[in-house]
Amino acid sequence: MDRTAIGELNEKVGSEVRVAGSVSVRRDHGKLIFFDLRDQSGTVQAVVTPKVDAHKVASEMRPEWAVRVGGVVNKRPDNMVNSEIPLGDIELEVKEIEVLGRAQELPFDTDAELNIDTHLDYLPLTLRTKKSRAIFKVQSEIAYAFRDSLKKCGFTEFQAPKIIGEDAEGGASVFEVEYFDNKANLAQSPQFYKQIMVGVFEKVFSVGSVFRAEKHKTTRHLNEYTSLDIEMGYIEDHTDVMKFTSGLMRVINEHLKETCKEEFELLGAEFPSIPEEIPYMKLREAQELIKAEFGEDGVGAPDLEPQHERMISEYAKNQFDSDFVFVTHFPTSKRPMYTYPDEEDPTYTKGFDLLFRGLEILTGSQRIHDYDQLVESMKKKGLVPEKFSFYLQAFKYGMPPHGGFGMGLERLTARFLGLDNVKEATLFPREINRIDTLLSE
Ligand code: AMO
Repeated sequence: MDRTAIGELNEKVGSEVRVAGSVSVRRDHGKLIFFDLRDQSGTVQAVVTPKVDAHKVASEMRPEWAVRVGGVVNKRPDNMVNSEIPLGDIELEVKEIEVLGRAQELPFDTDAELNIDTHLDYLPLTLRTKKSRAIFKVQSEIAYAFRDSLKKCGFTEFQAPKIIGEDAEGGASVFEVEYFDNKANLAQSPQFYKQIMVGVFEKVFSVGSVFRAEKHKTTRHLNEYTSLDIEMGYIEDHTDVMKFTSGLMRVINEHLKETCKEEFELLGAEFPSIPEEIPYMKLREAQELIKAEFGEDGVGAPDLEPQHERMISEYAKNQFDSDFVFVTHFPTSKRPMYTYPDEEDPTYTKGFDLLFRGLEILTGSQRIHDYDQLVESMKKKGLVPEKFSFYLQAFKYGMPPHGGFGMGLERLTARFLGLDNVKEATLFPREINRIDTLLSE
């Protein structure tokens, strides 16, 4: 008999079926054994009476055993119906159990609230919990909607290399690796390659791991994260990219409303409010506003502190009913060499950060596309243009005006779901003292 998906068992009342899945919990009531069986489509309650041979196997069964079960789908008696859960009105009367994979005794009850360290210590197990499955289902749907929407808008996906020579982002957060007799770096972003690819396909995107040697331990930093990157040619300026970003965020949100309603409910998360055009303000305006509204004086600082990001988000929520807000025009001195300076005041850039519920989730800009201007910008940053000759070819041989953004998938997921720590929205987080297991005590 073919395997039936557990989620479809309500269409099989009165029929004999064969299902397969993992045991979530077992409850013994006198001689009756109940267990919850889950597969990727749903969870059903199964009951084993002492009349069947399977009773002996069921009495040994523990959570997380993988089993194949044959039985009959019955309506539950009225007083046993649980209307709170899907399939709460049926039950599987077990005839046969075949054990496919045994599990050892679990170190804790999988429904227990675990602290983040225990959660990380036992990821192969804790990722199976309802909460984790909900988080990573949402993450998978975000990545799907990102790809799907960009493809529909005429973008071409490409894979950027992760082992690179010179890095685009500069700064100290780069991992050096041995590369045969030479040194190489792990990419902090696909920046160079996505710009080069604009010359090839005009509009491109990539989804891939990037690496940051951030030494500090915070709730927003990872040492490896998934970067959602786009780059588009023939723009007028950075505002074209911002408008496109607003539309993309709305599409992702709509897709999550269609596919992840249950997961949002389970996690107590609310879908964000995203106006057709996300509000924006210049960094200096944002700083003045923080001073006037919240009494914090950060005017003139080159960036926003984390608490300032929260304040601006609070302001945007109250003022514009928007969970998102752009901050533009960061100082040229603090932005990477490829960022386009504003013609009206070249000490500021045509670049932006996107804040979502108090956290920066995305950075983007118009890029310098003129060869001489880019070489000049590198020199001003103290970089040696000859070291970037490979990347510079793109500009030497003609590039259109272009721009794009990079967005952290884990930060985006965390903000959609209201999770405080980005690590909760990271399948296998790399931290300063952990690569799956702790590196030192
Ligand atoms: P930036 O360095 O600002 O820009 O990174 C873009 C976005 O990536 C996420 N992010 C991180 N997430 C988790 N842990 C980290 N350590 C971390 N660092 C960054 C954030 C951030 O907004 N090349 C440019 C993008 C571009 O202009 O296209 C870049 O990488 O969500």
